Amino acid sequence: MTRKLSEILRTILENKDTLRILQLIYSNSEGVVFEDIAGALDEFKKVEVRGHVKKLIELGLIEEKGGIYFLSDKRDSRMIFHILEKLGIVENHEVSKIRPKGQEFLKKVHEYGKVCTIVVHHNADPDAVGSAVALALALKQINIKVKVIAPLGMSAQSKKLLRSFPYPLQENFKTTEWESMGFFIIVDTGSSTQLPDELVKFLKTNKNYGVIDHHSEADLTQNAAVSIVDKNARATAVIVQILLKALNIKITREISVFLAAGIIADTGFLRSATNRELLAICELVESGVDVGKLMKVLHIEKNYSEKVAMLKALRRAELYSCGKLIIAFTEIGSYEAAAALTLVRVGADIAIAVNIQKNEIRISCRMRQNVTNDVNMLELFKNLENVLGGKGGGHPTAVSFNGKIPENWENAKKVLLKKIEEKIGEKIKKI
Ligand SMILES: [Mn+2]
Repeated sequence: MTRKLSEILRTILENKDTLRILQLIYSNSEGVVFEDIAGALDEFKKVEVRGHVKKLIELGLIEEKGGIYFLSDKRDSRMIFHILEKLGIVENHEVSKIRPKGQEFLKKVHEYGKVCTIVVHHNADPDAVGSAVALALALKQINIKVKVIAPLGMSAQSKKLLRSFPYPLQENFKTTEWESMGFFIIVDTGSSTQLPDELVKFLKTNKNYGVIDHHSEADLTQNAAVSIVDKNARATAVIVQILLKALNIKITREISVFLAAGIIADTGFLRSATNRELLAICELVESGVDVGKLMKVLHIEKNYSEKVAMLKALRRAELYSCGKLIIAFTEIGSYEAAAALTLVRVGADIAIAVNIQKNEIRISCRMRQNVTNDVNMLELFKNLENVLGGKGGGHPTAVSFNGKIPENWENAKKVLLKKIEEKIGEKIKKI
């Protein structure tokens, strides 16, 4: 779309029939047929309606496929609908789509005497805590008795968030209390591995819980009384934000802060945010969030020993080239994963950090995304199973390996280099 945003908006707003057609298509996420459009504007001739539809297609706002008209997913249209939503002309279709589910959640909470407990996962990150607290503050507005529990603790980042923006989270509680805790809402996970076994058993037996999450469906999601899962959302907080809008709950400044914290943290300080998250953040800024301040709150300084470990990892790096690839090895007494990641960040394509102990060897490997197609490190590490007496796990780009024969490391290194050489088809050279 090469047209300017202002130009498109002017064209849409100029003609109320164009606008009506757009509203109609926007509110029907599955799309509409031409007869529906013509029917909604029956005082006009079909020819004129066709003209309006054609104009909307030209503007890149709608598309037609097999006789069905639906919203175009071209990039700029999200911004346009964001503005139309602000002007009160259309309702965000994500909002209308989520509303029935939101009402189901509320119905459940009412069934349990308007009492509700929000649960965050193991070592809860700011997305879990932020989503939970935002939801709790929102439910309080509509007179629901709510508490937030973190039965398996919180991350350092979350604790720092709560020091700046206090909200009481209960970490310890008796299993006998559960019966009186109403309907449970689990946020930011759908997996029972993230919660205490006894709680999982209680929830699965009573089916007295719902899930709001942005990960793939897991056992808890599948057993839930009601669930909202949106894998396209980069943070659960994005889903909660839409949910609150759908339920007409005011997003106060305090709620905004917690939602923004979730989005900022889960997108790696917005580095992996899409337009959807950025527009969500914009709205939260309008509600009073100071993004700069929040980023400072969420920033965790590395501790002294980790800083020293990273610098030592760099000082001890042993470098090889294979064609254009740079391979870095380093030895370190702890923080292997962070060390491998640091080497990749400063320029290595493949980084391998080893921690050699008396009877044990721990290896962490990270690599740049661009090498993924050529080398599968998880596969290459299989060749070390016999050499080092151990096993590896992870992904093709992030492997951790634990072995029991540390004295064979030099051999293992040769095996790895030889295998990389074979895969790339270029000679390995020491740099
Ligand atoms: Mn998350």
